[in-house]
Amino acid sequence: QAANKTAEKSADTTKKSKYLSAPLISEIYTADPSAHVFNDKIYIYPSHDVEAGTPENDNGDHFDMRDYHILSMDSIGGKVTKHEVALSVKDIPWAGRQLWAPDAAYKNGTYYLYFPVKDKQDVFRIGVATSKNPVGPFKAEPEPIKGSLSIDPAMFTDTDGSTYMYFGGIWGGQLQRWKDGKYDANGSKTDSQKENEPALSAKVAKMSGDMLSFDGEIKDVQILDKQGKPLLTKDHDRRFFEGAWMHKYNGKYYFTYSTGDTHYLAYAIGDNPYGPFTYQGTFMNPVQGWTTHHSILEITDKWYIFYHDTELSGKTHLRNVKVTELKRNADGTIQMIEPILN
Ligand code: FUB
Repeated sequence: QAANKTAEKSADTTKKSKYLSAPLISEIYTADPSAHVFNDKIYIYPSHDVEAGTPENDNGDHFDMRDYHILSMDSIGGKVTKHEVALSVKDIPWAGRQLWAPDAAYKNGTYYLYFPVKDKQDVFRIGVATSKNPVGPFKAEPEPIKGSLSIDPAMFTDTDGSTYMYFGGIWGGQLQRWKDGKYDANGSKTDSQKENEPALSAKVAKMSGDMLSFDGEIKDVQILDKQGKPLLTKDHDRRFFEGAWMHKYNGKYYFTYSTGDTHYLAYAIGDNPYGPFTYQGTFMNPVQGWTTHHSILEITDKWYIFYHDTELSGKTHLRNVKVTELKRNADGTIQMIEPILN
């Protein structure tokens, strides 16, 4: 069933569509936008998609990115500036290939860029690089974050000043290949393959005071249905796949994520950064292109979602970032976003 849905979605990319919003820039391909406000300015930390000529497969080898460029703007709808190279794979001592979706955080005068990249053994790890400037250049630490694994770091700083990293992704993100702290290179290419058991969870770890390591253990981000039961592996329309994000609204913690092979953005609400989180529903229908990846940010009393699609290229590995308003109902539930208008 999953394979059929994947095929249908790929076919979608050839259709001509009308879109809810326009690409933020067209000079380079950008994806996986993690947006933040630092010093009253909006900064977007995206992947930089390139045509590397690597054949497409379920591992995502065609996402063969080599560097990052940060985008900035003074306001939504304002001029978007693309900054110079912030970090290159060649300047990360332990890196092998595939610089995937990054995020950033700020503390005590330093900006921290968190990035997933495969190490020289082809295992995804998460690294950190620092700069005094939000757009870099960033200097990578000599080793990946101890205990880090998989992809898609998303940084959340709570109102008490504590910062957390949410991370993980199945299939090409390799989360399913980790068991008891060990990586199995011959493990499943997709998920746990235990259809009737709880789905694999995203991970969350509190950052240490210096923002360079995890403070304590890595925990599972549990997503429960409204009866308190975990979502199952076979529940492809609702279970976590990749692209985690966290935001806080009216004292509640909103864990948002991509369902991957079914292409939705979904959300679950909890009472603290560790959860458990109760599944609420989907809030964005599939975009053009296979991947869905987003961030959510409050800017002067309005909420926005940053996301990507393939409007400029029609190719799933050459994406462009976009932004649109995110609206809620009076009870805090998120209104559905329809990214394709026809
Ligand atoms: O950009 C490479 C990967 O595609 C990201 O890490 C995933 O979230 C998906 O968007």
